[in-house]
Amino acid sequence: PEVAEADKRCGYVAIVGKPNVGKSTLLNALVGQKVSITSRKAQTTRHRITGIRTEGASQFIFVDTPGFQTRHGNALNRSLNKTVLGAVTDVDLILFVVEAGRFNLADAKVLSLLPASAPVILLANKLDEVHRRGDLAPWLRSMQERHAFAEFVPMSAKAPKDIQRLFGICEKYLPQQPWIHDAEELTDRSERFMAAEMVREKLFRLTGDELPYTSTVIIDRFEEEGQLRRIAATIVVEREGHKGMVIGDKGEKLKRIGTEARMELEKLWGGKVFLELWVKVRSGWADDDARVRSFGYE
Ligand code: GDP
Ligand code: K
Ligand code: MG
Repeated sequence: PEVAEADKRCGYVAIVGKPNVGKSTLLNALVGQKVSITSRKAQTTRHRITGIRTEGASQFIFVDTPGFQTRHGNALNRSLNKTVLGAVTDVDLILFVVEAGRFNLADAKVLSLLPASAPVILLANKLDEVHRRGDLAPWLRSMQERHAFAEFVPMSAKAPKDIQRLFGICEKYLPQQPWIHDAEELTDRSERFMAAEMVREKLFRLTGDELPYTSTVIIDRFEEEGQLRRIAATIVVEREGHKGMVIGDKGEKLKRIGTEARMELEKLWGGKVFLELWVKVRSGWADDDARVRSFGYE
């Protein structure tokens, strides 16, 4: 049904927190499609990613961010932190995500950086992993002493009914104004960007912890022929030894990364994808400001 212009609401909701608390999982659940890659590893999210969801009269523009890095001040980490700070200015609401029942120095650092300009909801995620719910009440009281949170939401990003409830909680913070995006839009990121991200997700998920976080993916070619998308991408690693880990025995690891990324992209776009992958060594790129920028980081 048509929504009257005067009834429309639209606003920005930033999702912030230290690495691995479940920010990107939450964004994808809110959007209903994978627009932000996730893995068990920190530094999976390296960009400001928007996920758009239009529900009834309201358009939510969620902004996922890299987890704020408190260690290793290399060029890549400095760039990630700049991205986080840029994403929280000028939003209507901030979801500060922590693991339910937990709070350490890394969480405190993120909280101390949040601007006073927007209300902050304390989102206690991974509730499914809390076995003694009774312990949450004293934890919550200690959290309320730390910050004047607008609300407290204990939940699991993996529980659909919690996600549905979260829309209702966030909606009242959206200003009444026209929508910024079309109702069907899911993200403001390009297809080229999504292609690089899906390859990076599979790289993170399919290689062991020994492959350091200092690898990245660049798109060399992106062509559309009717419903078919032809993509060539390069995985950039820091050391010669890492190259073998990515390629694997007889190339089977690289092949699997390519197959899984292609399947994700076909699901996202609803069309066929031909994906060609290469691996290249660029030693020290993550310590080099100019290289970090040339690889698409802010
Ligand atoms: P981010 O670094 O904050 O973006 O975290 P991710 O979204 O990449 O998730 C980190 C890990 O936590 C992944 O393995 C997720 O599957 C897991 N995770 C996220 N939300 C939940 C949750 O509600 N419950 C449980 N048990 N695991 C979760
Ligand atoms: K992660
Ligand atoms: Mg993330």
